[in-house]
Amino acid sequence: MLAPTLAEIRAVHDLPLPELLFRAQTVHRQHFPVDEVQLCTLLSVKTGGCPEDCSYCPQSAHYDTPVSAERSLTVEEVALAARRARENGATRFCMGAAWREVKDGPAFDQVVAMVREVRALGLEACCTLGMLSPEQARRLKEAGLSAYNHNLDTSRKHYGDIISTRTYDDRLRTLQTVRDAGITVCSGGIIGMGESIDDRCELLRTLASLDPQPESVPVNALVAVAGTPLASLPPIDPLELVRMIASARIFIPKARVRLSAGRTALTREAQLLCFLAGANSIFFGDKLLTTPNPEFADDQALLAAAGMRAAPSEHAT
Ligand code: SAM
Ligand code: DTB
Ligand code: SF4
Repeated sequence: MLAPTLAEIRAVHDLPLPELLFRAQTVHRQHFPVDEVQLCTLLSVKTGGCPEDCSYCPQSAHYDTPVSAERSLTVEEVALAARRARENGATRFCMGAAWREVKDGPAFDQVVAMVREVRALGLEACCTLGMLSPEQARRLKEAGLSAYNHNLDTSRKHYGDIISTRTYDDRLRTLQTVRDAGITVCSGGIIGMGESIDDRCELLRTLASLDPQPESVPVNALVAVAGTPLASLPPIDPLELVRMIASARIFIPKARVRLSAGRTALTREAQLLCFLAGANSIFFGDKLLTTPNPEFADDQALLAAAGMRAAPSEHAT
């Protein structure tokens, strides 16, 4: 597919909602069973004290937030959490660290061991650890890592208003490093950070023009946390999330589009509209990294009420 232009994406994004949803569903059905949702459980294996200044993030050491720096979890603690996630029905387990970049040494060795444990349980393993070198990516791949999450977050233009300690090109370079190591790419963004609709469409344009496109695209709604520079931004209208998800589905057709942070602020009906717009993955478990997420039982009830079910694991080996 030829990379779409900003104008093409904007035109689709702004369609009357019934038309946008119809188009998104048509694409969704071509690539996925529409009654399946991938269930991913998140765990913060190293929380807080991060040197980066991402304005949305409660884990940045630059801001005084309810989150403080904690010790890293042990491999045993992570294995226990992964087993619990599997028992609850998750098929993917994502481990996050509040690092700017991966540094060689015992902390990274531990993460590699965590990946092996998660894979040994038969779960897909995903990590989000900041920037990494080709050699570090190779070690993660060798340990069985299924996917690496590294979000572009917003448009190149808006990026500098949100983060000053790294560049958009740093982000793109890391995505290429992940791709070159043969690890699948998970990359998306956040809406509700004061960006324009064009910024959102521009983010989608950049993601859609990656070749190959990301296998997984998380769409987060900002969780405004006290103490961060974005703390007082108003919540987004859920229909904006629906438009963003539908546009992601249309322009990145084969990706798992993940309805990510922000679900606690959504009604069941708003979440269902997101599924109708092409979202087919959620974070599953009562905590994201540091902020709340719906309870397991509520999500299980939501899927049951909608007649939807957990998607089977996708890891090939
Ligand atoms: N430190 C690594 C990095 O930035 O790549 C990994 C962890 S970081 C917390 C992962 C992603 O979580 C960020 O890229 C951002 O998209 C998302 N995120 C962080 N704080 C958020 C918030 N308050 N609301 C919504 N999404 C958030
Ligand atoms: C993603 O796009 N969203 C997740 C995951 N990838 C790592 C993180 C959301 C974090 C929300 C704020 C928090 O809980 O700290
Ligand atoms: Fe650090 Fe990641 Fe939070 Fe940015 S988003 S401050 S890099 S943990």
